[in-house]
Amino acid sequence: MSNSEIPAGLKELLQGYTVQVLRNRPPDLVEFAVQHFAQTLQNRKNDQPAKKRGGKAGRKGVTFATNSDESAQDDGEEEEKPVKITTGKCNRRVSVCAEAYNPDDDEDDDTEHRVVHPKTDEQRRRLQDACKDILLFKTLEQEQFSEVLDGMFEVQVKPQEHIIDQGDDGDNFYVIERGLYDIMVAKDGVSVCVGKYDNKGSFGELALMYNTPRAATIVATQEGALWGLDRATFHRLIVKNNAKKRRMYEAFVECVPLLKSLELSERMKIVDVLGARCFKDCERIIAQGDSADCFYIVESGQVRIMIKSKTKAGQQDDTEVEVARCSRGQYFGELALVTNKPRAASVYAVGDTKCLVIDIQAFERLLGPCKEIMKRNIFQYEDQLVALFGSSVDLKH
Ligand code: 1OR
Ligand code: 1OR
Repeated sequence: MSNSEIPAGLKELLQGYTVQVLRNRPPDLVEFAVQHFAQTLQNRKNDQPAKKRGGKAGRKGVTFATNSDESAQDDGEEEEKPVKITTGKCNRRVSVCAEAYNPDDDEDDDTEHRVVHPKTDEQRRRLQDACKDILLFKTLEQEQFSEVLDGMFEVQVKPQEHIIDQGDDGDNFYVIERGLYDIMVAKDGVSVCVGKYDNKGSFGELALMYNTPRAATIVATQEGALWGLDRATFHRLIVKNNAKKRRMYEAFVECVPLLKSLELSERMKIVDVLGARCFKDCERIIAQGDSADCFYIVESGQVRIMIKSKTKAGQQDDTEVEVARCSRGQYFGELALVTNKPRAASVYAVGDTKCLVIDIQAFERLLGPCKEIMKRNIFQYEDQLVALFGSSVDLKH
């Protein structure tokens, strides 16, 4: 049979069904197929990629056995209507949770299924501000980035609201505009707070990238505002871009000494979440004394590490002394993350410099195995400090 005889969409339909079988392990494959394809048909009728966002129930991912009344869950809350731009191609998406993680297989056309949530100028300005430091968006082309902004919708949250529950299917990715959010992970049946988001950052990418259940619960501890991006749009723009990122950075991260001890799959997960940032000559990348939220690896160019010393009387001296340089493959900005202290030095670009950036949560999650290496290296800083300033300042305490 030649390729042209395979009906369009057949592969995706069967793939979607297979993914669901592997996830749900149903006892009766035929019965499950009937339910699955009935659901697929229903989804196509309801086809509305951005889901209900008013209450928590609406935010839950599509769970196969219970989602047949997904569109009927509308509790009548006011909701902006997304504008959907399609190119007239047939609809190839089978169901929200049927997308296996295989970006190279993804033949989606960039304009297919484009979702636009109309925004006022004021909303767009706030959205742009919230997104300006989101690492996952940092390697997107301008055109893809504007599509992401178009596809985002505003979500108001109340204190104690669960934005995401661990174990659920993934529906949306979220960017924080404001508010405090606890990251809770169940350990031995007890929910433990493992981190926080404080008025910035993003979460909810993992379940969408790897088609896994939500890895943590995210709870708002005060009133706040988020921007959501639905799963289909996230897949089409971010996951697809990740395939390109992997190709771009695979060889480089293999040569980064710090990451050598990791498995290839662990290194690739780092690539998936890292962002790239360019700095001009003399631009400050880190300011001594600031609180820390990310970690850097130099991709090209060089950085200068500068320290404000203390005088003999213990006063802070404002003149900065160069203590080290980092170039391609070397890292900096780990100290504050490992010690939970403010930045111990300022860092400036020397010439045009490009760095890969990893946020604090991804650092915690992915660089755990490298922490021992970093801790060992911190002792070198202390030795240097003593040699330079003749005082034994403990960088860790
Ligand atoms: P998600 O789609 O799995 C929960 O939904 C989100 O919480 C997750 O994507 C991440 O965006 C975010 N481990 C797992 N997920 C985390 C973590 C985390 N932190 C934030 N998220 N750890 C905490 C690191 C500070 C590791 C805990 C053992
Ligand atoms: P950070 O998160 O504190 C500044 O932000 C970064 O500069 C720091 O992590 C290190 O990654 C990097 N002392 C302190 N920080 C240093 C040093 C350093 N070198 C690099 N950084 N010393 C130089 C040791 C060769 C000791 C200074 C006296």
